[in-house]
Amino acid sequence: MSSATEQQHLAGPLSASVANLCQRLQPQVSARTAAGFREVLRRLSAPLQVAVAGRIKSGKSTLVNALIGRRIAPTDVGECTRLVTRFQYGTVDRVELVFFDGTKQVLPFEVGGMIPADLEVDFDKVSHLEAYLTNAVLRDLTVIDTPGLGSLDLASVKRTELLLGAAKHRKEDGEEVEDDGDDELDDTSRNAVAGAEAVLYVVTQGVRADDQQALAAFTAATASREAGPVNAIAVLNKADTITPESVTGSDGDVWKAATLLAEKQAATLKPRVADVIPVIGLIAESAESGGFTSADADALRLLARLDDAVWETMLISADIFTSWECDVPTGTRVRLLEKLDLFGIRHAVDALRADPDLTAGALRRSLLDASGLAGVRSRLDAVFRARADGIKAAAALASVTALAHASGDPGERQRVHDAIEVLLAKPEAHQLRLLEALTLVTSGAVDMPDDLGEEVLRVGSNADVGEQLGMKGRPHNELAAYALERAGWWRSFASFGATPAQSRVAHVVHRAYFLIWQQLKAQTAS
Ligand SMILES: Nc1nc2c(ncn2[C@@H]2O[C@H](COP(=O)(O)OP(=O)(O)OP(=O)(O)O)[C@@H](O)[C@H]2O)c(=O)[nH]1
Ligand SMILES: [Mg+2]
Repeated sequence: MSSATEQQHLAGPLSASVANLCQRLQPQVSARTAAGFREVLRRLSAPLQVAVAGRIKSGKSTLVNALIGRRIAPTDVGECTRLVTRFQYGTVDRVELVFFDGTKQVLPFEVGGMIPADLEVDFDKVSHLEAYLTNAVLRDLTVIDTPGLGSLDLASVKRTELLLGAAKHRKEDGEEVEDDGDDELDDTSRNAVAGAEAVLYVVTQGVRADDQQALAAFTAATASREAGPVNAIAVLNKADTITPESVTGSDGDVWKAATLLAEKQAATLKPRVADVIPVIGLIAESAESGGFTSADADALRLLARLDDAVWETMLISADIFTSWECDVPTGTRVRLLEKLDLFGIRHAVDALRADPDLTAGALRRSLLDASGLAGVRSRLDAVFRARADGIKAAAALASVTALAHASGDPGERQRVHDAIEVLLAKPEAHQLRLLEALTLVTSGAVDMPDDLGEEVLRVGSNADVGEQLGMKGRPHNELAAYALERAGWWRSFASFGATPAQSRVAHVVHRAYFLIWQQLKAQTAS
C-alpha cells in the first residue's frame, strides 16, 4: 500500500491532494471508513471511469467497439448485452465473469476475438464482466458498457444500478451477506465509492422526453454524484438513419440534418451534458475495428459499376438492396448492410465512382471520416481527458464526504469535514470548488437566474481564459479589466441579494474571476 507507486498514476495535482488527505486521515478514522478510503485511493490512481449509457439498442456497445477499435462487445442479441462490462487496460487480453459472491471465471474469446454473447453459467449469479485489453485508448480511460436504461428488462437495469451505484454483496440465494468484519465495507460505504466518474450518454433521433429522466436515473446510479457538463457528454447516434426531409434547413443532407438535430437535443439536455455530437457508430465500428475488409471493398467496387437507375432503386430499402437481381451474391450484400447500412454503402459507392482507383485502405478511411468518430474522440479529449484530474478529485471528495457521513460517528465526521475545508481553502484546490459550484447550479440544486447560471457555466466549464470570460481573442488588458469588474460584481452579489445557497456559489465565482485577473496581470507584467 505504498503511496510512491500509486502517485505515479494519479491524474494530476488535485487528485494528489485528495489522495494525500485520504492517507493522512486513515489513522484517525474507524476501520470501516479507512477501508472506504483505501478504495477511494485505489480508484484515484486508476484511469478515469467512463460509462456509456443510454436507452436500449441505442448503439452503446457498437460505439464502445468503435472507440476501442476492436469488435469485442457483443451487439444486438445475447445475454451479454444485458451485463455491465468494464473494459480496462491490461497487459494480456483476458475476460473474466465476476459473480456476486466475488468469485471469478475466465471466459474464452470467441473466434474473431469477441466476448461470447451467451454464457453457460447461471446468469442470475453474475455481477458483471471485466475485460482487460492491451489497448492504448484504455491507458487513461476505463470504458464501461452498460445495459440499456429505460429497458423493460428490470433485471438488467438492476444490474446496471448494482454495479454503478448500489452494489451489494449478495449470497447465492440472493440474500444480502452480513458484514463479517470491521474492514468490510457496508452497503452505504460501498455506494459511496462506487459509480462511474463520467458519462457518455447515447441518444438517437427519437427525442424522448424520458431521456432526460434516464439521464437523471443515471445520475442516481453514479452513486448520487450529479452528472453535469463537467463529466457528461452526449452523442446523437445512428445519424445515418435520420430522414433529412424531416428536418427543416437540412437541404436534404443527412449530416446537416444530424447536426441540426444534435443542436436541438443539446438545448433540451443542457446543461446536463456538455455537448451533443452526431455520430454513426456502426460505420465507425466497421472502419475502426477491422470489420471492413478488402473483400467488402471489392464487392462495393462491383456495385459501383451498376447502372444508375438500378443502383438508385436498390438503395430505396434494405429489402430491395438484398433481393434485387445482381452480380454481387445476396450473402455479401447482407454482410455489407450489417457493417455499413444503406448510408455507408451509398457513401462508399459514391467515393468509388468519384475515384475508381481508391484502395480498400483509402475507402476505409473515407468511411471513418464519414462516421464522425473523430468529433467524438476530440470531445472526449477536451471534456474528459483534459479534466480527468478535476473530475476524479471531485468524485473522490464526494466519496470521502459520503463515507464520513455513513460512519455515524459525529467526531469522525467533523474531522473529515475539517480536513476537506482545509484542502478546499488552498488556492490550488480552487478548481475543485468551481467544479462543485458548477455542478450545484447545472443540476438545479442551487437556483440561479438564467443569465447568471450561464455565466457560472462559462467560467466553470472552460479551460481557456478567453472562453471563460466569453471574450476569446481580445487583448490581455481588456480581459483583465473585465475579470476584475466581474469579480467585484459577484462579491457584492454574494453579500447583497443572494440567497445563502447562491451566496456560496457567488463567493466561488468571485474567487474564480479574481484568480483569472491575477493570472492575467502576472502575464502582462512578465
Ligand atoms: N444504422 C445504424 N445502426 C446502428 C448504429 N449503431 C448501432 N446500430 C445497430 O443498432 C443495433 C443495436 O446496437 P447495439 O450496439 O447492440 O446497441 P446497445 O445500445 O448496446 O443495445 P443494448 O445493450 O441491448 O441496450 C445493432 O443492430 C447495431 O448494428 C448506427 O450508427 N447506424
Ligand atoms: Mg449493448
